[in-house]
Amino acid sequence: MDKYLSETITLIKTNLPTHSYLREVVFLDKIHEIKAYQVLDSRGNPTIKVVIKTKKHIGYAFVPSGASTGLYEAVELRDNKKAYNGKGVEKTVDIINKKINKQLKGIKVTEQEEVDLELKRLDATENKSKIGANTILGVSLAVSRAAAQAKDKELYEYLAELFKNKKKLMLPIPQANVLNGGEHAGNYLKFQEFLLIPTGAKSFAEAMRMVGETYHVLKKIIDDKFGINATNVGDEGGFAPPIRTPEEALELVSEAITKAGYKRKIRIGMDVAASSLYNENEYDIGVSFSAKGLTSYYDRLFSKYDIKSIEDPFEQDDNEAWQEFMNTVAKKRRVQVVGDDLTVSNPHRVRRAINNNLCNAIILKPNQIGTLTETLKAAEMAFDAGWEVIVSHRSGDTEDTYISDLAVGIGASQIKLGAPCRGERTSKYNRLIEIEANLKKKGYAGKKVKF
Ligand code: 2PG
Ligand code: MG
Repeated sequence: MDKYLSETITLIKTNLPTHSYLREVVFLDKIHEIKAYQVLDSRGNPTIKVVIKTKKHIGYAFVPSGASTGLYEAVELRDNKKAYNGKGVEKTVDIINKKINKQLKGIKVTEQEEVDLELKRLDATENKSKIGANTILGVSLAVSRAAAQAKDKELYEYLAELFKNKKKLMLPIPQANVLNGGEHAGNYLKFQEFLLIPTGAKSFAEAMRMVGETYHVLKKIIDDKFGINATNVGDEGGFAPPIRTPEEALELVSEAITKAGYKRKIRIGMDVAASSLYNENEYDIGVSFSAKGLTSYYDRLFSKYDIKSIEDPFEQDDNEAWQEFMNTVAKKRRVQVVGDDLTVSNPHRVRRAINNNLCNAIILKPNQIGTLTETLKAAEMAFDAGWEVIVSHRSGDTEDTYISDLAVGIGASQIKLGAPCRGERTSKYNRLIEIEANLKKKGYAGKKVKF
């Protein structure tokens, strides 16, 4: 018998490679080394970059960080020492370079669930507070990038396979945050985000153009009204003019859409981020509202402006308010009601929201839950309930474009990316442009969404 054939048979039988060439082949898609680095995010705070190598492939991932974080999010591990005002992540780096590197060595990069289970086992807390959701997520995402390489696939193709997404791949509608308030900007505007949603585009490239043009018209309007100082941007690249009320913000955005020539082709979204406005049954939006009062206020805004999507309109545990809103105003006005702090990309929280009819769409942020497997599970549940999924960046983000591939891979109808300004935001727009250009059969989700 041929020497190599006989060695192959021995290898298959015993699973012990005997020949160095075969040993190489067998180990090619197994984790060989995991290394983490302390780097910076877009707010100048430390975060991690993780690099995972097999003998042949390299996967990497950066971890983003939120400012208006939900109560039920998995938590980050920070050093709480002098460096970087306590925000250092050297502990995280150390855990990855020592413990996780040792523990995961030899596992195949294509075994995403096994990797994620192992990471969860190492942490063994409900909210991933022991070794940190940031620690876990960096490894979890980097593994999937290495796996895509091992399978010789684009990341979005590999994620589609992992998610068992058999549909034609399509590009999501961007939600572009062009006016920043709340915890993302140094102004007095209480609502956190005012978003452009270009449903009327025919392609992602056209959507990006519509957003880009409207953004510049908005800049000019703000400059004319408030002067050049007011055109400085907030954390997500949107403007943060000295306005106080949602009406003022909605007037500015509506005027920009009209002047840019995109009336009804760009709809408006708002992220109220109401958990940060809530205190003892009251919502402070400049004036104080009860949940009922806030519901009627939203109704008035919906009647006056072309708002089609509202995120976190109420606090994360104010079930009654969410339910009442869904059954009355949201139904009447046919708006998309989005859970973010409410659902925190956590399958248990998403299940709870579905069972109680609290919303009809979710924000999907991998770092809210910490592993890719759980992120995909949350998305699957939302899709099964007939909900929309909006993949999202964080206010503190990096040049990593992972979420662009994630949105395409799972077939999300929307992606929230900030303004078309600042590198950590444009990198994600630009990756989507590239994906669209390279897809043989292109599709854009504009026609698919219900509003
Ligand atoms: C949100 C996000 C992203 P943060 O509330 O949706 O825009 O903000 O990352 O600060 O939680
Ligand atoms: Mg939000």
